[in-house]
Amino acid sequence: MMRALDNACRSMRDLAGVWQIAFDPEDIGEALGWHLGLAPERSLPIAVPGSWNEQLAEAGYMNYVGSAWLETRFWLPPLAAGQEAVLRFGSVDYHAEVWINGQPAGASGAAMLPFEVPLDGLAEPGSEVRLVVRVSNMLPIDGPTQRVTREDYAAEGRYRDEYLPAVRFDFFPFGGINRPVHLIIRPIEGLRDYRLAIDTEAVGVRCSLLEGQRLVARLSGFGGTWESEGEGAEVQLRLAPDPVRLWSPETPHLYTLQLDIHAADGALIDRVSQRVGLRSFAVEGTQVMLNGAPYVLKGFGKHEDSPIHGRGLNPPQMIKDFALLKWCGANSVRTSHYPYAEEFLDLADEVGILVIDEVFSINLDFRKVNAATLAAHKQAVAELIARDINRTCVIAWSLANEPGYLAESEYRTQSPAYWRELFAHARTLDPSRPLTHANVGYAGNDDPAFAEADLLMINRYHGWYSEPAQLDRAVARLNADFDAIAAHGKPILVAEFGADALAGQHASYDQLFTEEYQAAFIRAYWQAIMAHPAVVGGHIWAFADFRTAQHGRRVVHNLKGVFTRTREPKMAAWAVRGLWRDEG
Ligand code: GCB
Repeated sequence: MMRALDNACRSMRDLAGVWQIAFDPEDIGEALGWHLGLAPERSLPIAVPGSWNEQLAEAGYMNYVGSAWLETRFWLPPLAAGQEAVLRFGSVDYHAEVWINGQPAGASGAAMLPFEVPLDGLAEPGSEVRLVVRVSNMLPIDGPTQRVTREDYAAEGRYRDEYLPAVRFDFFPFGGINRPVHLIIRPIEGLRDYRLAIDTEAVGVRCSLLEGQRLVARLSGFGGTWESEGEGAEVQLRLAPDPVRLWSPETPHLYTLQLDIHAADGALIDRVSQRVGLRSFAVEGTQVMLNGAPYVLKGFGKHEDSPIHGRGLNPPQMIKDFALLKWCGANSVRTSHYPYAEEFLDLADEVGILVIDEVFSINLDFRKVNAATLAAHKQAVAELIARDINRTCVIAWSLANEPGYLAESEYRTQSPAYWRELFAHARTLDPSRPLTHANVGYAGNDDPAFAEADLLMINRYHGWYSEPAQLDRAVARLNADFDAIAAHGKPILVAEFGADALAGQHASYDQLFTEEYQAAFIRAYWQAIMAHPAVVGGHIWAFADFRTAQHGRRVVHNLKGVFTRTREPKMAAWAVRGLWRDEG
């Protein structure tokens, strides 16, 4: 799905601001006619984008899971001939239905991904429009991340596993309109999609045109402009700058690509542009190669999470995070555990951070997996790839995090066919990028998904959840894992390793939750990672402390960040900077 753009042929207006929200725990809003407009006495102000939880904690909505209705009004300007207006939602968590002037206008697709609703026939150009969105942060039972309820914990006798709110993952289920909503005005006969193929020599462009249309593609940067044009239902062009300036985290050279669509009489119909870098990324034997040379992945798993905003887009913090990634010497991140905002990927392209782009699928429980789960998982993969396929920074697709964490025996018997189908689906959609998933120790070193993956990601916590505060034993187990997994003959990335540290907690001996132990843990793992020939790098869990659902194992936040939630460095951050910038 294409971005919102502002240029000679398109315009976009950000509908960010203070909207109204009414909570609907009984799901009676539609019967009461809330889609026609919220009653002022039932609604509260809320900032969009932003999650409701921390914004409205005092009103009692910190842990709210269910439906809520959000409303705003905007002015739809008169449209010129040949233009159309649509609303584009960056993401509404996790599900949205939209009403325009009281009429149903559309719904979201896969969670944490963008969707559009057309305004044609629902709103009069040159008038004020009432926009109402019903949001639910309740997951579907058959989604790639399955719903869990309080009752499930009880039914399974897992009382000690109960989280508030009930979740199947270790982060907070922030609800709301968490990414920008844009009013887009664009040409009806404009470009709806295009595909880039990037390598170290050229940028390939592929798209379909209407009869009589002509595509002029222009790549510019570093003092040069390269142009190519074509027409026909399926156009394929190649732009090869000479000399080439390659893109990498060390040298994030970007060109600007502009695609102009002209009518038969030469008039400009549409214009689309994006930043693009020339690079290659591939798996070769047990190595990963960036621009043809072996590369060590150094980085973090993260979350979209900040005080008050929740998962709501927070651009100043995003800028800061990229500065801190570079300060540490990181070159890569995984978008654990869901697709991140497109604004995040823009910055990753600009500053040079490689991204392993993860679909929202966490802890799949194979006792409850069925055909609908697989269909929804495939859909989520398709929507993720459609959104991000043209991205320079995206080097691999991660199709799941820690499946088989529960129900290990069902995982063993039922997941092989599931993975075969899911990975084949992703490979058809994008044959150019390696596929991966994040393995949990419970799923074993012969995780069935390893047979399908190109890059083997493993999450390991020896020295934390097991062998607590015993790094020698922990490292011995880690090395045993490496040796066993290396038998698959594919590169291994330690996609998670880390220890909680409460900033300010210290000890002169190995003690969980201290800053010293977190730093020692990271150093010990990094040494083992660098020493093993099949291990291509590590992503520390996590970049910063983040809010998670309430549980006795968590002190408000998951404290495995090397930065606090407000981005102050712990000792571990300095240790990492030493490892990644000064020592190697
Ligand atoms: C994991 C999960 C991650 C958790 C982390 C932890 O394996 O993938 O979501 O936050 O462990 O800290 O326990």
